[in-house]
This record gives sequence, C-alpha cells and structure tokens, in this order.
Amino acid sequence: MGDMMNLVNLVEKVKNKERLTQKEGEALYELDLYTLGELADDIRQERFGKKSYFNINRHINPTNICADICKFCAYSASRKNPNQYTMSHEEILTIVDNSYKLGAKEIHIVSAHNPNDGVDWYMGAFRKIKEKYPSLHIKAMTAAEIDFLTREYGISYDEVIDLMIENGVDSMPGGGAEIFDETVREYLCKGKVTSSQWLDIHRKWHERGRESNATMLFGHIESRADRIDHILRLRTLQDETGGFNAFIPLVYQRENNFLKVKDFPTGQEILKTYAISRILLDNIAHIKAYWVTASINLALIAQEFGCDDLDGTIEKESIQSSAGAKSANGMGLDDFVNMIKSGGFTPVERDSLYNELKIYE
Ligand code: V47
Repeated sequence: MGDMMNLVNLVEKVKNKERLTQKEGEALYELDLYTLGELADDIRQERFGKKSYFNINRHINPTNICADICKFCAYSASRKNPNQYTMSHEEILTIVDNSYKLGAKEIHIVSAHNPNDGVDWYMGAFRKIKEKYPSLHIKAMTAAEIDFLTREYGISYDEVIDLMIENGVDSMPGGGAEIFDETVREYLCKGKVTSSQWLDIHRKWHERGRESNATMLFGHIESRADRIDHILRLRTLQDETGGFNAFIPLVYQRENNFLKVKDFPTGQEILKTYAISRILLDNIAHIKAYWVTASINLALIAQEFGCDDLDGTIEKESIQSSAGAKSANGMGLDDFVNMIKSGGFTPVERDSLYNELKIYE
C-alpha cells in the first residue's frame, strides 16, 4: 500500500463502508489530513449531523496510592508524586453532595491501585452514593482496578463484577487499556492488567447487559501500527458483545513521569488518529475527543474529524492534570456550550448512556 492508486482504492473502500484491515488502517495515515477528515466527517454527519454530545459530570479520584508502576503516570504517589492521599467515604460523599447540587448527572470514579484499601472501601463508597442519590449514574472501576482487586484479594473477575452491580455501579469507564500490543505494554506498565484480561473483563461486563467505554493512550512510544492493532482488537470484541458506547483516544501528557519520549504527536497526527478511529470503528457509535488530553481547542476542531463527543464539564480532574493537562478545575457549563456552538455544532447534553437530555439550539 502507499502508491497513489492504492490510496485511491482505499478512499473508495471507505466511501463504500467496507471494513478495513490492519494494513489498510495503517495506510489511512498516508492520506492528507483534509481527505481523511472529510471521510470521517461524512460518517459522523450521517449518524449525528452537527450534534456534539457532552454530559455534566464530576470526576473523583479517591486515592493516588498505587501498587502498580506505569511509566506514563504522574498521578500515582508511589512514583514522583510525594503527596499521598486517600479519601474517606465522608469526603467522597461531600464532593458528591456539592456536585449533585451543581447539576452533575454522572460521577466518574477512578482510583489508583491502593493495597491499603480493601474491596469494602471501594464498594462501600459506591453503595453510599447510590443510596443517597439513586438517580446519579456511577461510572466506576476500570478493568485495571478490577484486575488489581482480584490479584490483591484472591477473588475472581465475576465476583468483583457481582459486587459492583450489587453496590450500584452503572457503567465501566474505559481506562487501563493503554496500548494492547504486548511488547509496548510490557515496557509501559508491566504487571498491570494484560490486554487479553482487559478485553475479557469488558466482555464479562457486557455479558451482564452492562455498557462500558474503551480508551487508547497514544502519542508516546507506540507505532501507528500499534494504534491500528489496538483499535481492531476493540472492533473484534464489539462485534461479539456490542457493549462499548464510546472510544476515547487519550493523548499522552508528558510531565512529571518516568517515560522518556522523543517525538510528541503533532495536532495533525492527533486529528488523523481521531479520524481513523471513526473510520475503522464502524461498530462503536461514539468517538470522544477528550478535551482534557487534546486541549479544548483541538477537541473543538476534532468535531470536524469524526468526533461527536467531548466528554463533559468534569469539575475536577487529577490524573492527566498531574501530567501537565490544563484540566484540574474542569470547565464551566456556559463556556463549554458556547464554545461548541460558536464552532458551528449543536451542543447536546446527554446522560451517561447517550440518551439526549437537552439540546442547546
Ligand atoms: O487509563 C494516565 C490515562 C486513564 C496519563 O471512560 C494518561 O469515559 C495521558 O480512562 N497522559 C484514566 N493519559 C482516564 C480514563 C478516562 C478519561 C475520561 C473518560 C473516560 C471514559 C475514561 O488516564 C488511564 C491512562 O491511560 N493516563 N497517565 C498521561 N500521562
């Protein structure tokens, strides 16, 4: 692949909505940005027109003490962050009280892998939130956290999943996927949930009739081929279960961590990766430009490159802001809505499962 004729054929294939292979996915990067953007935008517009989805959510990261060692992480207190913390249930509930008053519909909880806190600490927090606010959607427990609990406490994936459901977790976030290629993964985060375990845990969750998201951490030491491989492994699982709502390419943030990276991705490379995700993932409805890692301005442009979702207002964010992202204090609702509008898109407040709640015409 690579010569002009083959690229012309590739464009035709995309227009005809034919499924692309690994090699064809890699070849998409050879198209110029505008051609690629137009292909992705056609798919996006056919499905969602000019609608751009977001939700009013609050991220809570209840502890940063971590047993695992991921080179890209600046949040974990076991690496460069000397300020260890673990929130009590009362502290978590106080945050939820405030967020509820401010209009949050979703609480997104992601913790480090804290060996000092038992399964009860995790589950008790979910239960207390759900008892007090039954209408709040709890998106919690990455596959990496589930895997950590099974390793630490000798219980099975099924048992953790049962507990999550019993204690009020509604959906699973997409974290912990990083990059599925085993060699790169071994270098990045040896010892953490493996790629096949990550997929297996989501499969189990979907088999219970539940929904989840999937992420990909990119722009560090992985190759373009590794990204395509990651995306296609998700496409294969989605064919089987249909349980993924959104795919979220996370742009690697470089500060305060132990990963040495030579070349950071350009805006062009990031936009191409969003567009390619939209083209390859013919079975995952939503592609999220997570403004936290893309920067808000690039996320707004990504709406023209296949992305139909910008996550949400967030309120507070600790993982990526520890590594340099400008997201520590989230984004005000009015600003968020106005920026989407002035970019020519229609902001649509959604719930966590993409039911439309309010259209800002
Ligand atoms: O899995 C860690 C990533 C993820 C860095 O499901 C980093 O809706 C960039 O998964 N640079 C957790 N990223 C966050 C996450 C997420 C975020 C928003 C929405 C959803 C969703 C999920 O944060 C981890 C890891 O890949 N991360 N360090 C870093 N230096």
